Amino acid sequence: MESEKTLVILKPDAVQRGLIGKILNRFEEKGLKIVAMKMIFVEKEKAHRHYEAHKKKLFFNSLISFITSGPVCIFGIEGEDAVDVIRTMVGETDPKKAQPGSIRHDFGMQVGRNLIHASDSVESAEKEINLFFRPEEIVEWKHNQYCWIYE
Ligand code: IDP
Ligand code: MG
Repeated sequence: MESEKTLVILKPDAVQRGLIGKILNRFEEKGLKIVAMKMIFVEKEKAHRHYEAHKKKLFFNSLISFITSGPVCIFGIEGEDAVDVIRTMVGETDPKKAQPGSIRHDFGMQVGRNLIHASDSVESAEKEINLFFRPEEIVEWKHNQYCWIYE
């Protein structure tokens, strides 16, 4: 089994709307394994590094001020093809275009309030996990239900 780790951020809108548990529950029920978690305020400098690819975009400043506007919850999540599996569960960037059943569709209305970030490749997942977690914050543990989720 090819196991991957990915980074998920529940953005300030998800926290303020009391959706942490509901969203996290989807990942747990799917059979994914939470290997790191914390609540933080994202510092401006870290927000810039995290969203570096978008620095030329018109929405960059509002994106930075939004992600730093309140506490976020950050998770390291592991599983088979976890990066793609979670991107699918998250849905398209614009909640209005996201598929029903996806997190952004089910809870969101606008692209600037799309509730959640998830790494888009194994490479960016590794970078993002290192940006937000120290190595000792990643917890290696055995999923008790492993053999009932994977054959
Ligand atoms: P992603 O989060 O689905 O990977 P990206 O294109 O990487 O989407 O954009 C990062 C974040 O920037 C989005 O999640 C969204 O919060 C914000 N964003 C992207 N496009 C727009 C836009 O057109 N207007 C406002 N915010 C945007
Ligand atoms: Mg992205």
